[in-house]
Amino acid sequence: MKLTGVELRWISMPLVAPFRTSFGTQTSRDVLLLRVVTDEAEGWGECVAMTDPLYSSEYVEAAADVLRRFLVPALAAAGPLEAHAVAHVLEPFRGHRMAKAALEMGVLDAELRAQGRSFGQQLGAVHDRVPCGVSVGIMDSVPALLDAVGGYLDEGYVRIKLKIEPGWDVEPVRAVRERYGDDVLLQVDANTAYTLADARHLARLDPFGLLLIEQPLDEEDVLGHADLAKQIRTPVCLDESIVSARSAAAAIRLGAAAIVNIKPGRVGGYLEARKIHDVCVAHGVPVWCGGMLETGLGRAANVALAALPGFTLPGDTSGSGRYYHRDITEPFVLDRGHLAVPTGPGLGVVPREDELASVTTATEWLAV
Ligand code: NPG
Repeated sequence: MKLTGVELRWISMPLVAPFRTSFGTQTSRDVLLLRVVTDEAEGWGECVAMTDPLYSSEYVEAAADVLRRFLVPALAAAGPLEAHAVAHVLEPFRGHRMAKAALEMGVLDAELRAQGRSFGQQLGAVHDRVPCGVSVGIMDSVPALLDAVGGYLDEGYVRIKLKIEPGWDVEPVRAVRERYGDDVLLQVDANTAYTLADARHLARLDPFGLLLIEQPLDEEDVLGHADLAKQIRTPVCLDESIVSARSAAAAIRLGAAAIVNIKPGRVGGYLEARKIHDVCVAHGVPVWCGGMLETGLGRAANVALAALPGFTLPGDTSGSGRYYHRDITEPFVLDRGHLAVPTGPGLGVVPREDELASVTTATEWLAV
């Protein structure tokens, strides 16, 4: 394939309800989309960077800038366009994994559409549907949380993840267990809100039989996670700390990660995500697919990834309705707690033109 150009498209999608984590409250999701145009087909990439650099150092405008200034020109200059070579071409540029992931996703989508193959086929999916969990934000009160969790269980979600932070941890977990019982698959996510000095406090979560505690400590504190893992019984899962297959291998060797959350955007793309999956499978470490409030485009690819054999835990692959009244693609709708893996070429979904137009705030064409 030959690259013709890349369209950057900024969209802004209102959330159905505010989503509060230990790093802030979101009421809308501003996403940078990429339309990768080649001589054979077009592909869509979705950049998971947020508006502000609060979850990671990346943010939407930085992603647009690095794509415009460095990544797209380098890819255009690299000769024949092949998805498997994108990461290598972009390697000289440090970091910016979310921007790189979006570009690789767009190229991969174009390539697979040209070949009539799906993301699931390409990545190695072994299931045609995946079980879905849901991430539940920090609430103003325990009753409000219990209502929200009850609603999601009624919708069929097979696993609940509670966002936690100091002051909102043991009590909400206890309340959910007391109300909904010990059979609910339950886990917590701290988004780096604690330090190793909180180990004894976090051990108070031990009696609740949680599947895992996700990223309690700073993203650079891999050794701290290894120490914490010796002091609590809840399995420690890493998210922010895992940025590549190499970092996953190191974290596993150090005893810092009993479980890994794989987010393709955070690690530079779906192909690196598959490598992390392979490393984890080789070490007997279960993985699950994280979410970044993706539109139907990113959701389609995530569901395909989550269908790989090592994804033995339900992911944050919720239905579109968890976050959006209207998605830009055909919405993903839960069927008895599962989502179907798309089977059409590439992502298997495309944006609906009217929906896309109604949420678009700006576009920019990068000719090559
Ligand atoms: O279901 O898409 C989803 C979101 C799941 O909680 C979720 N994501 O820390 O994992 C996280 C959190 C997140 C969202 C992080 C957006 C960064 C941005």
